[in-house]
Amino acid sequence: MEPRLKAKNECSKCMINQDVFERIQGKVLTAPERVNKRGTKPCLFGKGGTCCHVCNMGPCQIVEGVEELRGICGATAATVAARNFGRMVAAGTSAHSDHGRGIAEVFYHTVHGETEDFEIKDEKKLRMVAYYFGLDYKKPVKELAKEVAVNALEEFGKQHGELAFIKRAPEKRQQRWRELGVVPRGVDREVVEMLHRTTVGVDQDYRSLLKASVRCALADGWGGSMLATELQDILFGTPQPLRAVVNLGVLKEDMVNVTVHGHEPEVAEALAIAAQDPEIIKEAEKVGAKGINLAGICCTGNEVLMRRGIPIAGSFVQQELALATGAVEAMVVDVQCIMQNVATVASAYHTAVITVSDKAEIEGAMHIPFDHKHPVESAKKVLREAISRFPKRDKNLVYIPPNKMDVVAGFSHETILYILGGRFRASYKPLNENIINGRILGVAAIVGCDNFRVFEKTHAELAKELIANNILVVVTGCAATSIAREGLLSPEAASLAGDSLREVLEAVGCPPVLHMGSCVDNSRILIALTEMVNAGGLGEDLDDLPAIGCAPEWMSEKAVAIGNYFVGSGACVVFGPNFPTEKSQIATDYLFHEFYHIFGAPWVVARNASEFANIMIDKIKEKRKNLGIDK
Ligand code: XCC
Repeated sequence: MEPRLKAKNECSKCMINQDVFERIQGKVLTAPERVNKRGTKPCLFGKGGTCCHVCNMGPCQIVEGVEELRGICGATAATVAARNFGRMVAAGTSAHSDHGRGIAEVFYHTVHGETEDFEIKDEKKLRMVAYYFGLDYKKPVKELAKEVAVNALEEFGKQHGELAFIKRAPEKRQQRWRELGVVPRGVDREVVEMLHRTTVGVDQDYRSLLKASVRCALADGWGGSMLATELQDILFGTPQPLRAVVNLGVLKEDMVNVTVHGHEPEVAEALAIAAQDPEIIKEAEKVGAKGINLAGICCTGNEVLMRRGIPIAGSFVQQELALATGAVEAMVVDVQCIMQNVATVASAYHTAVITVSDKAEIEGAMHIPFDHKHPVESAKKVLREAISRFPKRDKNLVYIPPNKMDVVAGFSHETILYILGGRFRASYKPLNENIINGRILGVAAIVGCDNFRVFEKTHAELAKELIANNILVVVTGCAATSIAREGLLSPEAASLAGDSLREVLEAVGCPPVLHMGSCVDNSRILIALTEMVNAGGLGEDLDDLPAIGCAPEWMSEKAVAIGNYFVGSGACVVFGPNFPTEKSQIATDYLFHEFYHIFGAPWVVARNASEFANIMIDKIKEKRKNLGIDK
């Protein structure tokens, strides 16, 4: 049967840089074409969560309510869907948290004087983290930093007690978690337990499995991810608003272009330092380039955009296209969301794909191991490889599209505190007052991936609809890049906001959509929401707030972990365009309805931008009504 989708002109992802996409067609197979070739529907056997493959009597295709189509062991569709859901949460949690552990190790090396390349950039945050670890936070910085490093690493392997950052949540939420028995112990322990529960013949009650998945996810949000964000801020600086540029047009014809792709900022930070080294610049000049142009992709890009204003070349769906410009000398990749196909695309050009993590190598890529004790030295090695490729660039193959967009990024929760909370009051009170008086209807987070199987521009359309309804929008991850490309991350975009939101935004000069960072930085949103509760007037717990989250184009298992920790924390999450358990009505109902009673927030699914917008606006209005501020 002819596939329905014509990638060339129907897929919104190909349209982002259609001119570049057309140049690579016929040369190397790319993701939109694979979607085309495979047909528009993903594997029907596995979709919806009821394919069980945890033992070798299967895989079993399970059909809800059909006795003969239970697993060989008797597993029901609800059990299998819950088990698969739990495994996705565990995988997502492990990814964010291993990232967190990696940065804790860099932090440890730095404060123990084993690397001279990095330093403590945010002493205030160091002391705040020390406080939550129960340390004497007034100690001299050097001594305190060493204790924080040890404590941070111990959070991963802790066997008993509670993760330290759990204490940052509103008091009422903490109590609820304790009563439910879902307070995470050590991060690793929760991931291991989730994997154990979901092996054949262990936890076989969907309710118990799904409740346990929240404990695991909380270890991500309030543990691994939050540790990653805070330690990165201490080491590389807490983001502040800055101007930058996004889209493939940020690549430069006369420079050595190096894209940094993946998630962990350590390598990109080291590359940024090395790229300014006069010796390296001279070497670039020797081969006829004007210098090194760094550009980000995916969340490594978001990390260095937030802190350094380094431009973003593209989101997840643009990674192959960045190479297809023929202008990239090296794509440096660390971990997560790197498509194996980048090595194939690069082989059609002079480009090197360079893996640097000891956890992630790619067939056909070059591996330059990163020495964490000498990051800048390693970065120079990588840059020298890139420089050596510049003379091999084939000018006939180079095409850098003109598309680029100005953005303002760098909205850490601390920054929002100052901007929307007032420089002198340093509280979210003024933000709350604007919500109470109705100028701002509520707050919505649009997070997560972009996805080749979503053929609409869901992110931007949704963001426009929300701000037009006076909802302040915060964004992270590839959703942020996708919305940035459409110009919504600039103060001028305030003109698209509803009248009352626009007034507030114009008074403080900020965009209607606030970029809060990478995917581990969703932890910033948890803290911002907690600060809103603490500022008063909007209830006593996160589930009281007129706030909601969504991931309209989720792709990675990490998005499931993120969604689950938000729901477990009391914030409703809308997922789309499909839901991972949807072939089991029973498991899905539990997540969509029973979770509301247990955690105060449900999961919801929506298929397109207008469905997302309607659900989100209605939920926010419902919360306002509950708070008695719906007048
Ligand atoms: Fe990956 Fe973070 Fe998703 Fe983008 S948003 S596709 S996970 S890079 Ni995290």
